[in-house]
Amino acid sequence: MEKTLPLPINNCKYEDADFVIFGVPNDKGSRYRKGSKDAPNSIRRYVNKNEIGEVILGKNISLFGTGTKKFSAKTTDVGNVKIGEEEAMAKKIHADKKIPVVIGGDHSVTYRIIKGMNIKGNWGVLYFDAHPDLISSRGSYFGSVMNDISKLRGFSPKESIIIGMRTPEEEELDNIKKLGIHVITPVDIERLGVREILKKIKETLGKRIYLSIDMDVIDPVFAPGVTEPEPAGILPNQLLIIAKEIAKEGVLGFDLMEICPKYDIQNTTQYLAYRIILEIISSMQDR
Ligand SMILES: [Mn+2]
Repeated sequence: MEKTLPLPINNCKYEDADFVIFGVPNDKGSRYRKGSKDAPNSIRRYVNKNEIGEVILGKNISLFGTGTKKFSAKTTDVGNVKIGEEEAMAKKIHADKKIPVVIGGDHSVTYRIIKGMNIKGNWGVLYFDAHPDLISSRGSYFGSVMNDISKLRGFSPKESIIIGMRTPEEEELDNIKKLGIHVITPVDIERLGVREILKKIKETLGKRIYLSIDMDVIDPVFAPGVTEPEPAGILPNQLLIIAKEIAKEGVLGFDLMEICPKYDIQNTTQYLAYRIILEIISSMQDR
């Protein structure tokens, strides 16, 4: 395996960093299409090989307005952890008062990240996903993530939102009701518009938020390289505007899951993934 360079936003050592990026090359929680384990290194290889990361960094990093603010967030990319070490890594980063930025891997990784962080007090999740991941008849895989998370200490379903959902199973709809968790569909976003949706999100979320993005939330036209593509998804800019706005107010950590390079077309999904990471961190850089 060739040695992979860190992401171009890697600009300091762990000790000095506010943001710590690491990959979790684990797709054991997937059922049908495997391959999300290749995402962390594939994204690094792609953006470095094409100098895309550098090009973005040298120019405007903000989608808002036409300014040319430089990326200045103290960020380190520490590479990948071994399978099973993601929980300890998340624990260390959170204890060191830094923000973990995790590249999966399948979505079950998210549960172990949040568990490892062991967040004090009440906290909620902003969960971008085509699927609610609320299967309760089976656990510890990519279909049960939200249900697994709901059992963690301090989790507040009423301060949590699943956004972009469009293919729930009956069991999952029951669990949404049972937990009292909020749902925003892609149709809601189109009908109400991003501005109204953001107002609702801010009213719902509390102070401590973990942000999780399953790449399948995006329409497969824009993100074909995912484990389980679902038609009629949200647009990249809808995700970016919402995620950046929420990140501006602070998140405890965030992740990008279920990117599956072998199904990608012209690396479109991986390029978008890098852009999302860069944009979200840049929204938090002045905090
Ligand atoms: Mn998911």
